[in-house]
Amino acid sequence: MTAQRGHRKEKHFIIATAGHVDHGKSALVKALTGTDPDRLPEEQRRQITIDLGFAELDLGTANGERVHAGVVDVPGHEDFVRNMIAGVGSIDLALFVVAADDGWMPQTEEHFQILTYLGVQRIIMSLSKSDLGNVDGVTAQIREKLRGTPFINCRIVPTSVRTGEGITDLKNALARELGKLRPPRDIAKPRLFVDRAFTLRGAGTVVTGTLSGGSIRRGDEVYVQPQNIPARVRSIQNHGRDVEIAEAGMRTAMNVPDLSIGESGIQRGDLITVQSLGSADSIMDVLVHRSARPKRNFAAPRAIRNGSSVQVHFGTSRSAAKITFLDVPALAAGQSAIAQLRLDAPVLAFVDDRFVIRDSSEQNTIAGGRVLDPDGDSAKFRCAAQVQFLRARAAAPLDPAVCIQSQLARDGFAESKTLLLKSNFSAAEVAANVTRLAEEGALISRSVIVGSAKKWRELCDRAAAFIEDAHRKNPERCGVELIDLRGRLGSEPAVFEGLVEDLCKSGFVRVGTAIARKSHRASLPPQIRAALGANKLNPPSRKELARDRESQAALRFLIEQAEITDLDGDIVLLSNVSEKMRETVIAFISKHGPATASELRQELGTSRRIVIPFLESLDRAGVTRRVGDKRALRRMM
Ligand SMILES: Nc1nc2c(ncn2[C@@H]2O[C@H](COP(=O)(O)OP(=O)(O)O)[C@@H](O)[C@H]2O)c(=O)[nH]1
Ligand SMILES: [Mg+2]
Repeated sequence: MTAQRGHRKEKHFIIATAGHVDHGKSALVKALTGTDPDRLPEEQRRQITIDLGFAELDLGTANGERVHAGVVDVPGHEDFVRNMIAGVGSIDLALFVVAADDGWMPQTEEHFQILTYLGVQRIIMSLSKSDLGNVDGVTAQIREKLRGTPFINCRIVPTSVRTGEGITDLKNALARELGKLRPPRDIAKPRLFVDRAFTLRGAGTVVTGTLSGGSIRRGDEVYVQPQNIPARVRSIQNHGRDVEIAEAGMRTAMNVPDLSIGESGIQRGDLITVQSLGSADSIMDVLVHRSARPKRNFAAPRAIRNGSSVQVHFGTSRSAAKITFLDVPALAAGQSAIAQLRLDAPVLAFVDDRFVIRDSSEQNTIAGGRVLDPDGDSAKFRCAAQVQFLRARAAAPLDPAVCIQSQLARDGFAESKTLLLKSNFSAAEVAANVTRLAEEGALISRSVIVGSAKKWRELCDRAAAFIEDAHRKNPERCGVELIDLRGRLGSEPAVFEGLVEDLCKSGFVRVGTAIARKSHRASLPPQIRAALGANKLNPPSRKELARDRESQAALRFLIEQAEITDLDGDIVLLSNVSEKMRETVIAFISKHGPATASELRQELGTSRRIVIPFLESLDRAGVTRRVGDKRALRRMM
């Protein structure tokens, strides 16, 4: 019944808390939502958040709109940073908590860096425990910490769950921020990083996560990555209510009874998608950035040297990885570098997806980054084409045109339907950019492929040169067999199809299974010429004339080119001979009136074998018509 609350009209967002342990994050979530996010018995006993907690918040915005926020409460303790990172992927806003009696602490800093590495765009600061402490001093400290960051002007709201101070202000501030946001992007590529997987008695396996990139409907077939196992979604819930469809920006619980829990089935870190968006890969080329922020408040991380082992946190997953820099020996604070990550466990990543890097002992967050190529290749990492590709994307990872052009510059061609499939651009965005770039002449777009304009020209030129060369070397052939041309160029079928299409618009012509320059005239193979010339009016049959495949092809081409006339599939004549014969027939009948086949045979000086099919061909062509056993001219009737 509660499912009828009109979820689809509401905007859905995800808020996550962040901040040092014991700063009052969970208490604040409870004060805002009425739900205690510390749900585990151990959490309640130890009074500490260990794993992610969840709550929901309904807010009215200034313009009367309702927004619904799923709230993810994260642990602040340094032992559980891994869980914290799993909670803050795909969020719209961070509720960042700093306690007035404690100020900016080590995990305050670490969480702040994690949010920055993950590209979180909006933060609201809660100066918690305002009843205990030094509000002005800590406000000044926070402003100092935010200097030089995009969050310098973010709201700082003093709150106390003891006195109730600021809770309404904080709600209003959240409503104002979320009210300004557009709904989370729906690019028809839903992904749900699993943050919990458990068995519910009577229902079977249930997984939860934050859905982004698109929607998933009850009954859909989904795929679990990286294993790529299909499963059926039996039911979906959003904060305990059944829903037909989960949309981007919703906390989502899915009942997937086909799956077992664990490594062979599903577990935290796995990714659910609705269609096969390609396969997961364990090598990705990335742009890594290391924060320039002073490390005063926590142990200095070890240098990230080329070849180091690190832990990569991607979505809700974590994997050991080896990092190889393209062109620096180590990554210093404040620097960015192109690198390749070789992960122990594959991930299905998209271009521009964010990740966080921690040191191998999981003591410190040391860097973050974005994916440039989700399908890296260790053998090609340093090859010139890949380097150029990575540099272009590193300079403008958000620009679809740059992503398209860098790929075509590297690969030459791509299938339209898979171009940038593993990206955060929708198919429509990709297509619109392809169209624009094609109009500008930067690329070519054919029925199923797109290609770099330069590579396309090169390919066309090679094809043309090959065909011309073949005409020169084998003038008796009507053209180049398409299959030979494709083999010679080494093109994919789709590319080749587009190529032939283009060649046929620019001076070439398809002749059966071959292609030729339009102006090309196969010269008659000498034996055919001799045979046709020796007995012009009574030539041998087509089978006798062209005994092999090649001569037959040449004959076919000449028939199509109208140099040879095919009377009935078996008898052929040189076209100039058949033209003369036709004039003779017209002249004879004009002079003597309708004539028999025998009279005409005599006049033409040919045989009965030839004259009958010849006269029938004149009938078909509308030159003559039969009147009894005679032929009359049609136009005289
Ligand atoms: N005096 C005071 N204590 C608070 C306030 N908020 C939380 N606390 C206490 O601080 C402790 C840690 O709170 P908790 O919400 O678990 O912190 P978290 O680790 O950031 O989630 C608990 O004992 C809370 O009762 C507050 O506004 N004022
Ligand atoms: Mg907590």
